[in-house]
Amino acid sequence: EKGQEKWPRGDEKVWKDGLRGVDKDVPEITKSVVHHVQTSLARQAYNLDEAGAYQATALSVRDNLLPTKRAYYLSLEFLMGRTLDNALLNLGLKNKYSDGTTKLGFNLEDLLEQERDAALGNGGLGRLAACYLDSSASQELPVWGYGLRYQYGIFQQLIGPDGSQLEAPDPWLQHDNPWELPRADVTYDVRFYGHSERIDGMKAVWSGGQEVLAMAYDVMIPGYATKNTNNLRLWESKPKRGFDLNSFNAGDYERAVESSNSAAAITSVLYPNDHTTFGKELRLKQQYFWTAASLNDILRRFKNLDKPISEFPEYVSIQLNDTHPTLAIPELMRILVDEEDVKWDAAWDIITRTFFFTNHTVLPEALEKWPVPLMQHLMREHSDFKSMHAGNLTAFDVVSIFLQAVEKKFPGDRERLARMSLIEEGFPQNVRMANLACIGSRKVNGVAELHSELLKATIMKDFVEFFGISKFFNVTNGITPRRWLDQCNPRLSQLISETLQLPKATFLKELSLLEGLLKHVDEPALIKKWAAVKQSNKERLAHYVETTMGHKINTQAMFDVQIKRLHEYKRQTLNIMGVIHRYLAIKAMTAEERKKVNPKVVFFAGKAAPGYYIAKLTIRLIVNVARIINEDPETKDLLSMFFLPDYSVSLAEILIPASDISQHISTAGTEASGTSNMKFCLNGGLLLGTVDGANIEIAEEVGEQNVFFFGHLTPAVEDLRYQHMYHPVPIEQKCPGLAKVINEVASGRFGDGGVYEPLLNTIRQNDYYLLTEDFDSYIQALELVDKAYQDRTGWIKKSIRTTAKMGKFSSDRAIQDYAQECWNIESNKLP
Ligand code: B1H
Repeated sequence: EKGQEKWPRGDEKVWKDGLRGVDKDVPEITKSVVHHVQTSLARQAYNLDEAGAYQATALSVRDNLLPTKRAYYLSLEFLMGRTLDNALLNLGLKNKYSDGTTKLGFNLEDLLEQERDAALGNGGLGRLAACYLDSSASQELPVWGYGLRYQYGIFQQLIGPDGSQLEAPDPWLQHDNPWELPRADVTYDVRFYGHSERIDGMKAVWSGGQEVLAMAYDVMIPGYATKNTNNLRLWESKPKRGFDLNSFNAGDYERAVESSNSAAAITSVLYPNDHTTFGKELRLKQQYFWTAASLNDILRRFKNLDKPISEFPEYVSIQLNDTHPTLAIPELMRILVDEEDVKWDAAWDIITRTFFFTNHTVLPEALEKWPVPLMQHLMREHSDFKSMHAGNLTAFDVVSIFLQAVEKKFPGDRERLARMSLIEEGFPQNVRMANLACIGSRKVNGVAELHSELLKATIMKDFVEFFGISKFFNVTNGITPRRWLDQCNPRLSQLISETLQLPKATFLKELSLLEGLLKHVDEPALIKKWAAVKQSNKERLAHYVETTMGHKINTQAMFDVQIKRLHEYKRQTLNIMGVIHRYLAIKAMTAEERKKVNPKVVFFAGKAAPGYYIAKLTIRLIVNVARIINEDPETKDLLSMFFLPDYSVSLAEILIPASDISQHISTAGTEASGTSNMKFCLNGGLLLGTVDGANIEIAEEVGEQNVFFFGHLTPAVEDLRYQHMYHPVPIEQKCPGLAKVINEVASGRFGDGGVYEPLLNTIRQNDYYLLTEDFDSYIQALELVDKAYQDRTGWIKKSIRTTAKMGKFSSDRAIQDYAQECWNIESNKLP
């Protein structure tokens, strides 16, 4: 037609929308072809012939073949929990399988209960790694996990007749594990001990000692509502031969057999010492075995790309989950210099563009240190460790070169040099793993705003001054809403979907959409349904307690929950002292006064490290106080308490949706982030907490009127501790309310008076975690909670508002932060 040009070919809309990239309905493929027509060929639909279309199509297809960068998440812990339910939900197959099993005469929910938790972690750090795998797979990000395949997960917790924690092994692999794929074809040799020698004055060759085989087991990580699956590779240790030939030939038969036995021991058990380091040789062997095998695997994959080694950081990023995998830094140095012929400086440049380090705690007892002699013995005996010229590189070479640079920048500042050195002087000397991880990494991050600030102001202060502030940043932790909303609380997920008129998949992938709930917060119909969901979750928990412990629970009462590892800094002791305080108060009331009391059930769960005496004593106190108050006919309808044994991911999935209020009451500045706080709030539980970790950011999101804060703030803590040290005031004067409670415990009112003395003394004496300073404001906060709960409608509104504002705490956001700030990787969308 004259004056009007006809669209030359195809669907005009597809072409135009493809160019602008706006229309979601235009398939990725046409978008990508149009993109190449325009950018790679610099043409338009008008001047595109078939040869050009061929080029653009080929380029688009080629995009699918190009090697993409991958990030590797190295974590000694992956606290996966159960897999079947999660896999069904992520694949969208739950209803179909439910129908299927019903037809076969089985109830799917019962089958789900048959699965044992994969409990390859201690607590938050390990569960975080599991959430991050889910988010990476769900967002089609190429992130793979590397860990160890422990034969035994975290111990099973039993409660003995006197109320103490007892530990039993967790042989979780006793039955076949359908979620792992043994990869007999993926194995590496890992060498321990032995000698390192320089040959022709250049390269070092490491020989002798113990050779152990690392064999891969792959665990598939299904993404939510995508065909994408990522991989978690767990290493198992095996003897390489029946016995070690070198020792055998040297006539050292005992050592020969011993080493084959000890090979299998390396991956036999997860260390259960959350937040403490013990300096055990087997633990160091685990770390070296795992990092060496993982690096070999990463390197082999890189070599398949046929790229020069200098481009390694363009294809590989490695995230160090705490200092546990820090040996990867000197090990990659060793491989680059000794095996790949890379010059020292170039190798160090590769290192510092590859690694990223996340710190999870500033507590001094958790900062890893390894005795120098142990490291020397394990890695390479008889090697000239202090020599910078030998090819056998270790942390020690890094030390001297790094310290020269520090000396240059801060001449004569010997104290600074001593603080920043990787070696802590003493007998023996120790290697400070956090210092090594910091200098070997491109970036260092903390896990919540406050924690990241504390990091920069305390353990990393000198490093900030040396490297500059931009090396340090924050990634606030997150949780996966798939497991921690949809899977554990399907009714709430359903109600949200109806209220927002959105399919679940929409807000489970874009959690900030929950904000849409705010529009409906005053609707009586929603309030009623929201309360009903909470009620049914409370009944599910009550049913669990009744069937496992034989106690009936009043589900009309407020459910108050504190579930986490037992640790003094987390202050379960403050909670139990508060419960006793409440018990004594109710006992002292008239019948008339008791009618006004808000009935409450307090739940505790959590494991104590087997060697942590005070933490175990706290469990014993909780169990024995519970025995008394749950039997007291005067009070038991108003106050009861339960310690649920053997806390696990699966148990958390029952407890969290049932909570009205949960407690996160660490001494300010001690809990790096906390992640269960996010899970409770996502499920509409309110938060009682200190101004610590991610509690602060939760309050920023939901508004302070919707959380219950108490206690001293972080800046006060140091001064208060100083006061306690040098100007102690007797507890009767400092905090009479708490003194009274302590005296009741000491008097034997809850049995075994004397046994609790060491626990009580931690409070009476220097009170490092400041219970005497925070007790009064804690009790006041509990009163505010009671008052708020009396107004049920007001409470439910707070609950809805809380859930509505949890978008920030999706681990999808956290993983995006890492992908952009550190890894420089993009979604690998599958057509
Ligand atoms: C956290 C640990 C931890 N911080 C040493 N540090 C361990 C340290 O076996 N070890 O040697 C094990 C674990 N775990 C936790 O990490 C923090 O206390 C939480 O506040 C935080 O939410 C979580 C995830 O970042």
